[in-house]
Amino acid sequence: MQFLLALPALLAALNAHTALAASVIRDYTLDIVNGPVSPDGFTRIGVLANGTFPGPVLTANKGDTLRVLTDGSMRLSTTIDFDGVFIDTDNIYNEGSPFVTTCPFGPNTSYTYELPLGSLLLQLSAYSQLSVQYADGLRGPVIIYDPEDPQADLYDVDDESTILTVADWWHNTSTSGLASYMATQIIPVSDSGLFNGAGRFQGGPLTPYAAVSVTPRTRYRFRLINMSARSSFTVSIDNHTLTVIETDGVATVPIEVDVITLHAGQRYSFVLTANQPVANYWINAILSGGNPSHNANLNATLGRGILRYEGAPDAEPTTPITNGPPDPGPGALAESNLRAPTPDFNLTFLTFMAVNRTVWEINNVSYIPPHVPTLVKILKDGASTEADFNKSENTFVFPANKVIQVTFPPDPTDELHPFHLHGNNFWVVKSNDSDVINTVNPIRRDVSAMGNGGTILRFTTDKPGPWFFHCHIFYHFAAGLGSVILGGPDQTRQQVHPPSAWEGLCPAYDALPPALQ
Ligand SMILES: *[C@@H]1O[C@H](CO)[C@@H](O)[C@H](O)[C@H]1NC(C)=O
Ligand SMILES: *[C@@H]1O[C@H](CO)[C@@H](O)[C@H](O)[C@H]1NC(C)=O
Ligand SMILES: *[C@@H]1O[C@H](CO)[C@@H](O)[C@H](O)[C@H]1NC(C)=O
Ligand SMILES: *[C@@H]1O[C@H](CO)[C@@H](O)[C@H](O)[C@H]1NC(C)=O
Ligand SMILES: *[C@@H]1O[C@H](CO)[C@@H](O)[C@H](O)[C@H]1NC(C)=O
Ligand SMILES: *[C@@H]1O[C@H](CO)[C@@H](O)[C@H](O)[C@H]1NC(C)=O
Ligand SMILES: *[C@@H]1O[C@H](CO)[C@@H](O)[C@H](O)[C@H]1NC(C)=O
Ligand SMILES: *[C@@H]1O[C@H](CO)[C@@H](O)[C@H](O)[C@H]1NC(C)=O
Ligand SMILES: *[C@@H]1O[C@H](CO)[C@@H](O)[C@H](O)[C@H]1NC(C)=O
Ligand SMILES: *[C@@H]1O[C@H](CO)[C@@H](O)[C@H](O)[C@H]1NC(C)=O
Ligand SMILES: CC(=O)N[C@H]1CO[C@H](CO)[C@@H](O)[C@@H]1O
Repeated sequence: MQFLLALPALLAALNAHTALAASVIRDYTLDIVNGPVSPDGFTRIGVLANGTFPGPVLTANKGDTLRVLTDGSMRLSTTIDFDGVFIDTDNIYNEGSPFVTTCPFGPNTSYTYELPLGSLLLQLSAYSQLSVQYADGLRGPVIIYDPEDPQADLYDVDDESTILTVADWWHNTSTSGLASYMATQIIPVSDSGLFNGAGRFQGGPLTPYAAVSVTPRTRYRFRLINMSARSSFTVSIDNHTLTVIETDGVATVPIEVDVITLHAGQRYSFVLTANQPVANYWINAILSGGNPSHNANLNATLGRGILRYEGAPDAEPTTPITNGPPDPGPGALAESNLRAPTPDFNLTFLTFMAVNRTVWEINNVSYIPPHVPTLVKILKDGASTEADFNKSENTFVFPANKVIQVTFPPDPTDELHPFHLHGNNFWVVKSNDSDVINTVNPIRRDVSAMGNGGTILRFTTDKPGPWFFHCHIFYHFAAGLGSVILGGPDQTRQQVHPPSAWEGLCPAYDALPPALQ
């Protein structure tokens, strides 16, 4: 039996403000019992957590580990499915989908679910929004890495050394700048532009430029952040191509350019391959913002840094100083050329009843839970292809890190099916109630109504493992309207290492008399 624990309060607690707090383990005990319950005034016996309905509220912060000891004195076997909580592949064995990721545990036995609550999707931002204090230097990058980065195979290095910042800089205080702006309506032009916190102004001292070190034949993911208070920066690296893979925290189809202009608040990640002769190369970070004639200190050409290959002298490049390729120009990044990733695989799900209203099928197959859970087959039997599963398991296998599109075509004879994908959010590219196909900013959720108007969903297999994908109407689901999406079987085996307590669940379940199963 499956017990769905509703955790809306838990999800509500997962917001950006609490996310940076230290990660802790949150321990809870739930006694799962059979007991009377009367949510609508009619008393019946329910399977209850701690005897109440709804069960006790569990709270935690993103990044924490939620550890739940479940103790069963109910009559039948159960599992707990932490519906709506995002579980990473490493802990998929604790996801609790019966016969997909685990066997149920029997009466009078206990099991502890340990669920790290994932990482922030937010990639980076900057601190201090307090008036123009920002311009006085109270600014810095905040970077949160995605350990499951679907683009991880595109680069070798992504660490503190690959964070690049550009910023405009004023010699006067921001309060005098603001007073000047109020009086003249002209934003003060900055005195200099900084690259990684270093720069020069016209007639000033020869401050050393910031150098970024690279090892030959290595691929770097550089995270370029505009920390300026008003200016745009046009950034290029002599003799190198920049492959843009992300903008403002969202993956893009990789695009090769020579020059990137960052405007207000923009961030880009680009991959640079250190494939040139060992030398020093200019990084051009050319500031523009306001009329340069308003500030004689500003010489935008002085905004620069150095890309230094391992083995090159600790010196400035010997090549001429330029502003780099022009933007606009043939090698410039144009926002209109950026593309969201498109599907690698397209599936069509035809749902219909077979014979009568008690057998539902997807593509002619009615899901029947296997005796041996999907995850056990993957981990123990090396199951890797659709042929390794019984047809009635309706298991669809994909490589890791691919975009999957599932189309439910319009079908006037069908009825509503709220389909739910475990462990992942999908994009609703087309909702049942609209003909519009939105691949630009579709909503993300994990249950959407597949109605008779037709629905199109997209998701990525960036979390390897078998994830249940089924109609959430219990009766339809029990009548076979279910499937399993298995992404990256090899990666699943690499990442998932369940404890012996989990391994004991299936033998213990199998040993139960049928009446207790
Ligand atoms: C559930 O009940 C057990 C036993 O009474 C108690 O130890 C535990 O704290 C309760 N759990 C919650 C979440 O309230
Ligand atoms: C579970 O334990 C209780 C109390 O010890 C006992 O009364 C009950 O029969 C047990 N249930 C099963 C299915 O073993
Ligand atoms: C700096 O502020 C002083 C006093 O407000 C002003 O006279 C001067 O022109 C300012 N300098 C620049 C470069 O804006
Ligand atoms: C970069 O390429 C140009 C020719 O396109 C060459 O003249 C220059 O020496 C190269 N720079 C370095 C540092 O090798
Ligand atoms: C700006 O700096 C560059 C590099 O040092 C120099 O070549 C150029 O002459 C400077 N511009 C002015 C107006 O002095
Ligand atoms: C899947 O369909 C989308 C359009 O909906 C298309 O852009 C994409 O190329 C298709 N992918 C494959 C692998 O056929
Ligand atoms: C519906 O069809 C299935 C498959 O043919 C059959 O096993 C079942 O008994 C039927 N149910 C009813 C209520 O007719
Ligand atoms: C389902 O079965 C029907 C009838 O045998 C067949 O025409 C159809 O192609 C099958 N559909 C799929 C997706 O296998
Ligand atoms: C496949 O599923 C069918 C239907 O449930 C069942 O009869 C059969 O025993 C299964 N075969 C295997 C190898 O599990
Ligand atoms: C689904 O879309 C169809 C066609 O637009 C509409 O008739 C139906 O009411 C919709 N159902 C739901 C549940 O939105
Ligand atoms: C992330 C960041 O610091 N973005 C800044 C980039 O520059 C604009 C002004 O040009 C600021 O408004 C952004 O906050």
